[in-house]
Amino acid sequence: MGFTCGLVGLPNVGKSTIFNALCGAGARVESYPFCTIEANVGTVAVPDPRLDRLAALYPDKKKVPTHLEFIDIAGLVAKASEGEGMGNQFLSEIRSVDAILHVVRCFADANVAHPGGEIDPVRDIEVVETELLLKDYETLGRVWERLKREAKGADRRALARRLEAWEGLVEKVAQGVPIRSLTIDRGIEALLRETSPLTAKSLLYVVNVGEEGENECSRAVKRIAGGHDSEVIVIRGRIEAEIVEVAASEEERSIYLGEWGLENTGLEGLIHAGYRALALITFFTFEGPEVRAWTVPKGTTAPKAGAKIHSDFEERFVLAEVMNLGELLATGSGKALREAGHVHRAGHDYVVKDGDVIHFICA
Ligand SMILES: Nc1nc2c(ncn2[C@@H]2O[C@H](COP(=O)(O)OP(=O)(O)OP(=O)(O)O)[C@@H](O)[C@H]2O)c(=O)[nH]1
Ligand SMILES: [Mg+2]
Repeated sequence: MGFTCGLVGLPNVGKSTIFNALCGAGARVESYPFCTIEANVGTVAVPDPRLDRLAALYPDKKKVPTHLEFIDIAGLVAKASEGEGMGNQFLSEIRSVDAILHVVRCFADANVAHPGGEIDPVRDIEVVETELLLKDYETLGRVWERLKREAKGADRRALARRLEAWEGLVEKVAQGVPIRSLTIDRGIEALLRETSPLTAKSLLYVVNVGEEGENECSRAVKRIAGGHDSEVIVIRGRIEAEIVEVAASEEERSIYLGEWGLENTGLEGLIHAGYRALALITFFTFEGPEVRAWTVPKGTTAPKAGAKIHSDFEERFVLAEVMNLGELLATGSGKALREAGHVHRAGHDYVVKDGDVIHFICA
């Protein structure tokens, strides 16, 4: 099971540029809107200094990072929910992602057309969010009609409660409240999950700024995001894409970044923010020829984590030997840590923690 972040936003905001910078992918970038028609899909290694330190303990083993998937989706315009622009096609692509990265244009460039005339992040964000809400209103409305019909049938009391909760939800969406900010009635949780509404997905803002970096526009996005607890990542899209394209090595990349007064790429921040938005954690293994990082959702138990490595590990799970990464690095080997009695033997109910180093014992 992969985890996917979708780049969503108005046309020409720099989604493909950022996607290329992330994935080194060479997706088509043009100064006219709707350059992207078919979504581009790419996988990105999640940079993690903990994996680097662990790999340094085992220089003969191959270092394998964990990955996150990104999709560069076609630009969305006002009335997209009614089929305008790329219309409904992109909506099904958004439905398939786990988290939405809402890309907002904050770079000024007369050569790059803006569908709204000039840059205005407040309006631009509203256009995109309104379309997602309208689509949800339509989808939830269809289910509502069905629930109303069902509530006329037999088991009325339970159905009436469900109908009422659903009605409340539709009303909120009609008022412009995204579903992610609502507390959902237990009785409709499963139905809502099945319906997979767009505004229930985790969201973070990706602000594409020009060479000058943070500006009044990006600060405006931060104010909007602060109002509903969303994260904001600021990226100098074009510069980062160019650096990724021309730098032949990590060292060269650092040098180019340094020339722009940057320590890290905004991309790295974006990958980690995507990770947080999806409530994911990382655990490590050093079995066989590999030192490896793995991704699981927060709350995953040891047998389920084992299933990431091999599908039959969950069934064959006996126990997990869990090591603390800091202690492992301090003692220098799993063997020494075991001899010191610092390996925790965890059973079926053990919930994996971010940074655990795990050795699975299976039947
Ligand atoms: N000046 C400047 N131009 C940028 C920046 N980022 C992207 N662009 C330009 O903006 C134009 C649109 O970029 P794309 O990445 O194709 O935008 P998009 O959001 O994928 O557009 P659609 O696929 O049409 O929805 C291109 O000409 C890019 O070179 C930036 O940071 N600064
Ligand atoms: Mg594009």
